[in-house]
Amino acid sequence: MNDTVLAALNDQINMEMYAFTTYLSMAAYFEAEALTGFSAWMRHHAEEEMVHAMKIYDFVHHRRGRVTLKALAAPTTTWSSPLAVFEDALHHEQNVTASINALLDLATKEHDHATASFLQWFVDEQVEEEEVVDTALQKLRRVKDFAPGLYMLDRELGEGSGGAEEEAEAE
Ligand code: OFO
Repeated sequence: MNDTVLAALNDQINMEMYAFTTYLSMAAYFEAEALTGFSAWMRHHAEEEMVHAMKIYDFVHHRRGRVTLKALAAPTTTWSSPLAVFEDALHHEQNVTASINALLDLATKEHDHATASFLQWFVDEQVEEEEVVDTALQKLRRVKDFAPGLYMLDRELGEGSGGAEEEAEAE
């Protein structure tokens, strides 16, 4: 594999693993706030991030490249409100999108067609990632500090979270 592309793929693994800890930290914040639906949603999202990291991990090995893991930056652990959490999440996803796009640009520049093709899945995934976070953010903006609205949204997000917590408990 091209060394520059390989280094960038390893950086992307690190970013996806950082996303895992970020969303898990957000889940822990909501757990502490007794907003269990938000927490389940964040936990499910964290698990998706680990899937993203492992997709790249496996791809590098399929190409006979070397995965090198690095230290993860500590995630943020507290926020001023549920709204602030989702603002952070959207900002994070926009950064990931920019990183994926830069990686695709690099693979294209280096004529690494296999990596460019592989990254197309991530390009599409980021459209969905930004959309789901932004949808929740828009709803939170409407709810503001209206407690009944917050609890309704908590229930809605919990039901749509894929039941990650229940799946984990069942194992
Ligand atoms: Fe891996 O997409 Fe979110 O961060």
